[in-house]
Amino acid sequence: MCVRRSDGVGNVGGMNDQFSTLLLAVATETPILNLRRRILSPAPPLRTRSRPQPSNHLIMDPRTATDYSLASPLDVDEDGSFTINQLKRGSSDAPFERFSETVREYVALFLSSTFLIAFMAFVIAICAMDKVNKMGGGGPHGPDDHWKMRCQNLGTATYGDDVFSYGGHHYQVVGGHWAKLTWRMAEMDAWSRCYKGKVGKLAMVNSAEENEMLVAKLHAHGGYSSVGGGDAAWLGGADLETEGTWQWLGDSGSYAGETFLKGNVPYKGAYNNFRAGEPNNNGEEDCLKMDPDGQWVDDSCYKQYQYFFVEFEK
Ligand SMILES: [Ca+2]
Ligand SMILES: [Ca+2]
Repeated sequence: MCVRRSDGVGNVGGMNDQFSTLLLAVATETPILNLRRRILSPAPPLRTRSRPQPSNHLIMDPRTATDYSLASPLDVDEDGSFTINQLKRGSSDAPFERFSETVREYVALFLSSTFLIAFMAFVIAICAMDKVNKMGGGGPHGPDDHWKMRCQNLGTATYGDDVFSYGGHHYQVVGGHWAKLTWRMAEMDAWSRCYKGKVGKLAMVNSAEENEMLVAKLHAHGGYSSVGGGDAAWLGGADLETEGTWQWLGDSGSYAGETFLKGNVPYKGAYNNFRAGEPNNNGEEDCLKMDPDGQWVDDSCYKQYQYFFVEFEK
């Protein structure tokens, strides 16, 4: 639109001024132009953190009976940035915290008490086991304390059989032609014997000389008989622990003393005097017997023979 002004043509100029005024008034009230004016005008001051916060209002959680306070949902800084507030626990959270702390204290007390009781029970059990062992509760195959204490109390309990010495050890030949002794009976009997406070056990033979000495003593015994091929005697060897592994009785009464034969082969050069073809585990033969001629065989531990040899610890 073009407004033409002319000072020399009547009131054309005055009409133009009135028309301009009218256009300005319309434009001022037009929403679009009014919006532009609002945008271009300075922004009103925003609420900042320095201003007093609006009063909080409470929100109650019916499930936990806990109330929450909701601060102003939006804090705007002076530079225009803003922070979105989140729900915060209200003052009524304190009882909840105290309750949780109490529960934790009880749980910690329970756990510590349980641990202490278990530890004390463990210590008492260990002490009781040690006392039982010292009293000989382990039996003939338990700790040898029982048998040593027994020997110390009995002194010399040879039950009348002669004691002889060889190679620094002491021995007995026990039995007679009339006796019927299993290997187990002989083993228990030997354990019950004492000589000068030392515990006896079925004899261990480590050399041909020692073997010959025992055969000679057997034949010289007053109860010995050569009838039926002669009497036999039990020795302190067995493969009760592991079939085919022959061991002497240990000093503490276990069956797992020194190994002298393994897989029918002398173990590390150890002495043995097994008869040819023995040991053969014929049926179930786990105990060592000396025949009248001094040769060894494996035989059933529950067969009965006339003699056994006792050897005392050094
Ligand atoms: Ca055997
Ligand atoms: Ca045999």
